[in-house]
Amino acid sequence: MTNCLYVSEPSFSVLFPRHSIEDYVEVDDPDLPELSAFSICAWAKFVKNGDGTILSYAVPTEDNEIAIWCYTTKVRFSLKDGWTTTYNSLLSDGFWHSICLTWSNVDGNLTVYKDNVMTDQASGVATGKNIFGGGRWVLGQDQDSVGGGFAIKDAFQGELAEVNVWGRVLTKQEIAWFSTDCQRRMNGDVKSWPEFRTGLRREVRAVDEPSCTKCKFEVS
Ligand SMILES: [Ca+2]
Repeated sequence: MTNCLYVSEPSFSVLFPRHSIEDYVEVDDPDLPELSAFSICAWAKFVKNGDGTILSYAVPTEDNEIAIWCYTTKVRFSLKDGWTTTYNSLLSDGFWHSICLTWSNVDGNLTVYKDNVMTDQASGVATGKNIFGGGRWVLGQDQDSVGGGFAIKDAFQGELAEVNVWGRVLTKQEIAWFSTDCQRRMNGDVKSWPEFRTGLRREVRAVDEPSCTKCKFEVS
């Protein structure tokens, strides 16, 4: 199987060139309402055997409101700091991978997809609770306070692209579109990838990708 990041119109990836707590992407979201469901999808290319945080969403009362970390042989998720899991699903092999996380408070179903394959599922995760609004999104670092408290062990090195957040659970078909379909560009309604471009810090830089109708990043 070929894993690709398909780009159907001009887009960009974001390069984290070194392992440093000074490099990250941050976007404040003061108007974000509470969320009773969400989906987060991203493309990530870790340096080989690298660790780090893909995404961290923090509010004043909870720094791990949403967090996605990757370590060499496991991935961890936090939702309202009340639930984390690990599983053996290698992301840090130096190649591009898509990862999607969906959650709803109705039954607390949380589902994880890697490269369009469901790799983990749990129920009863923060059932009946909402994700607090008005927080801050950070890519590449784990917030231990809003916009700060970064630790080198959680710093990301590599490239990220197409990080999007939706206020609902994506269907399996939409996950497949995000992960494999060249012709469908999917922007999140809560946070879309172009919005993150405004928040590049220090050595993080955007790498423009031209319009294309083929696989941009062939990995295997
Ligand atoms: Ca944290």
